[in-house]
Amino acid sequence: NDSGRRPRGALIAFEGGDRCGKTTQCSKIVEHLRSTGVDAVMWRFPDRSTSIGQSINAYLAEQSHMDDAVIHMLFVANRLEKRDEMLRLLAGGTTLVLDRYSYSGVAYTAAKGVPYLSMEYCKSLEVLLPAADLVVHMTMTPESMAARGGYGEERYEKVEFQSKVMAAFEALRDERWAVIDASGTIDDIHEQVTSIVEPVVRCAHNGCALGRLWD
Ligand code: NYM
Repeated sequence: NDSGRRPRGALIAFEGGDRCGKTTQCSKIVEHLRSTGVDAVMWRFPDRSTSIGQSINAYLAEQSHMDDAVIHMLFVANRLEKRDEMLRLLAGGTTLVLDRYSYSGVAYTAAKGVPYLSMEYCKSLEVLLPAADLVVHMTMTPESMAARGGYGEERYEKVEFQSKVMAAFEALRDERWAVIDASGTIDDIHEQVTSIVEPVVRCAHNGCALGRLWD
């Protein structure tokens, strides 16, 4: 990096169905990156701490009901309200590890099969946001996710719906996605994640450009 600017951070999103271990792997990779001197932080979407996030939380906990288009736009707005901070951190050299991002937004709503909330329409609402440099897609069968602790507590945690979410994620894949079998041990998965993430962080530090969704 000879431009005199600080090298930017990488934007890395973990995606997958509910209870597949994303949060555990996000924490572990952030801890690992920090131990090697990389400035990294973990964020979760939805960010339930904002007022929009609290409405989303009530919806997910089935304490409120909302029109499918409205809840979809709240998820989008919950990313947009973090956009400036996200861009500022990346430009300042911080790597952001996201536990879900726009890809979940598109996949979960498209999986509902509401005709006017098509995948193309959902994608169009995300275009103001940066694309992840890497999407780590953690996959396992909906049946094995259902066998994990806590499953079924929130809206969407149903085997049939999760199969549709999985199919929607598959339709979104491109060359920036890495697919990881989430049924292995925490340490094995972490080792695979590390080998995929490290080169992407180096690429960002070396100045490769941040993209826009879905260019
Ligand atoms: N979800 C998450 C959406 O439906 N749209 C989105 O844009 C995002 C970011 O919220 N079932 C869904 C997926 C999950 C839930 O759960 C968030 P968790 O366990 O906090 O990742």
